[in-house]
Amino acid sequence: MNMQRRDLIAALAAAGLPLGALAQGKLVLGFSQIGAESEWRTANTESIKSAAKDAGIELKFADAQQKQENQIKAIRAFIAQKVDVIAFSPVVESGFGPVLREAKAAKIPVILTDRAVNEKDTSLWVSFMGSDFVEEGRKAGRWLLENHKGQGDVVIVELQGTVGSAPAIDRKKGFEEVLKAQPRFKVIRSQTGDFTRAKGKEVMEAFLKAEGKKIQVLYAHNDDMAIGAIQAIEEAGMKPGKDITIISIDAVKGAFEAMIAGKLNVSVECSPLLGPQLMAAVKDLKAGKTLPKRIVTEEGIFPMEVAAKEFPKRKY
Ligand code: GYE
Repeated sequence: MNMQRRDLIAALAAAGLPLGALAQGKLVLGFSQIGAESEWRTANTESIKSAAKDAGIELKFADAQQKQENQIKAIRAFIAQKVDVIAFSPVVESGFGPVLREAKAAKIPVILTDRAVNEKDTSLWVSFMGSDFVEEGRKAGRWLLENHKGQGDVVIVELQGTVGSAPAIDRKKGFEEVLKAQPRFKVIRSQTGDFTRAKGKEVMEAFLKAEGKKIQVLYAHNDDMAIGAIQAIEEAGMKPGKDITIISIDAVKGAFEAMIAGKLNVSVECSPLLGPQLMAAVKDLKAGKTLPKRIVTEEGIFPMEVAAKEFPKRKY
């Protein structure tokens, strides 16, 4: 063992950090993913897996299949295996306190990726990297206020993401905050479509059954639900993107295709490409650096008019 390496290990030990696989030369990252509910999530998983490979980090990847209990189990298993760093994307905001305290007691640093938790004790994680979901909701709201033509009441329906998840809570909040300024914009129905195409379609069918042609605008918390809803609107004999203005979030390739076809009006960008950033953070952490507590992803907004030009540049 050369001096440098010995010094590094001694420094980690002094800091009370477990050595894990470092002693054998490879950093080990335990990552608990939510599942595969959307195009966004699939791109996020791919980004994490390929970035770990490129960075030479050993990735222990666990798919929770949308269940919080599976995430908690996976995190406990990572603690038992003494991984160097734990990262995860919490399916919902609440209920992770106990397992986060277990990781802290085991002195394994935790990085939150993509979604936040609502724990008061912020020492339970070293960094949270991901988008500003409230701002995404505001961008969706601002686009509507700036682009809606005509006077009088504007009837809106909303497809929410997974109940209790940070993006569902925050995207609703940001949108409402902006719309408050103009009370003629009214959300008359709001229900969860769990971020999936199938649920988005099902709930839109119910909205159409109840409200029919009254609906002027659909705000979907992600593209997949919007794409499911587009099908429901077409099956009901209406024209998505024309009879009903559709606003969604993520800006995945499927949304660009729908925009090019004239069926989706706008998608607010939310980048899933968090892998490289996460691996850099894992390395920084193990080199003894302090990470910024919050790393915000930069993102834009794409109306259908620019979709064809932007499409070839899209990476997810
Ligand atoms: O918008 C949605 C996915 O947490 C930002 O989760 C993510 C959201 C994303 O299922 O498509």
